[in-house]
Amino acid sequence: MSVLARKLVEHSEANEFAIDVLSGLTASPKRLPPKYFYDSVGSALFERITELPEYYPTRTEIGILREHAQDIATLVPAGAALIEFGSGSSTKTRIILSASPLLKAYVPVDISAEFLRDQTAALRREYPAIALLPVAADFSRPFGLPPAIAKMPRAGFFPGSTIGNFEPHEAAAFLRHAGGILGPGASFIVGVDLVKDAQVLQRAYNDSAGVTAQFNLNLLARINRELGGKFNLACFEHHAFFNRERSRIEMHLASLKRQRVKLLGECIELRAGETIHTENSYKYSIESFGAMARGAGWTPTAVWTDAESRFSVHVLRKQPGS
Ligand code: SAH
Ligand code: AVI
Repeated sequence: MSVLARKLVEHSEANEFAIDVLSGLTASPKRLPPKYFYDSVGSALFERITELPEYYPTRTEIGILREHAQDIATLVPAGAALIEFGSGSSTKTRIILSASPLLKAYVPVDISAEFLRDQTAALRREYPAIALLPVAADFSRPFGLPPAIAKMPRAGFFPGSTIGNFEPHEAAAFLRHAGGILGPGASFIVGVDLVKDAQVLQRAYNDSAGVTAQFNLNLLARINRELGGKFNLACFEHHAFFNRERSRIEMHLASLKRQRVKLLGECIELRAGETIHTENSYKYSIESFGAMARGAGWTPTAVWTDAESRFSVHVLRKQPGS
């Protein structure tokens, strides 16, 4: 690590993004945390992904939520606050907000601060009777909740299979952490993508319009924008494949040639073909996810899926005393 990079890390003069990028790109194998996909550009690209014909998870989960909107409404106690982890455009949440007239507050939690602000403004116009209390934060860390919900019962919502972007041990730790936030007796609705035919999975992450490639490459563009990096995006290629042994889609950025890239006084060296591992998207079975939830202090009480068993929506109830 260069003197400048070491100084930045030691004296915390750099923001967390700079520290994570430098440590990930100087590690072997190279990696970058997927939470950094989501600046305003990345959030907008993710919205385009959700509309792609190959990307089945979003429309499949929306179908399941619409079918079970009334069941979900019964899980939300009168006067409750709905806390959503990784709310994005809150498209799926609108199904719950519209079906639950007794809901008092909605707390969307998202790391993409500007996108969150814009989405909340739109929601405020649509749901004037619900208190909208956005929190811009990393949901995998402790964060403060709005004081206004201190005395309200809580229900949790974590759609999109965003839980699949954690390593399984991190997913279990997150479920436990969410249990602490939601409190005793709370219900937690979690969307989880299911293991399926590898071709269907691979197509979903290698769309013909190249939007997923743009989403992946935006990570390097963001490093250039925010950290003054000198990555030439034309020298990298999007790779996504299903790793059956680990039950996960892996996304990488592959270097098309031997290259050296300047970043924060550091010189990042890449071999031809070397990859930067940018995301895992774990695919579970209904049983394997249920077992993980039990181990993390939750009782699975219902699970809904679509006719082709592509996607699952789990209802978890906080185990007493856990
Ligand atoms: N819930 C939406 C969006 C899913 S995309 C849906 O189901 O379509 C994942 C969302 O989680 C993005 O909005 C992203 O900004 C957010 N996100 C990812 N990692 C995060 C983290 N560590 N903390 C908070 N938000 C995060
Ligand atoms: C948000 N997350 C669950 C998406 C996924 O499918 O893992 C992110 C994504 N990456 C590529 N396409 C979509």
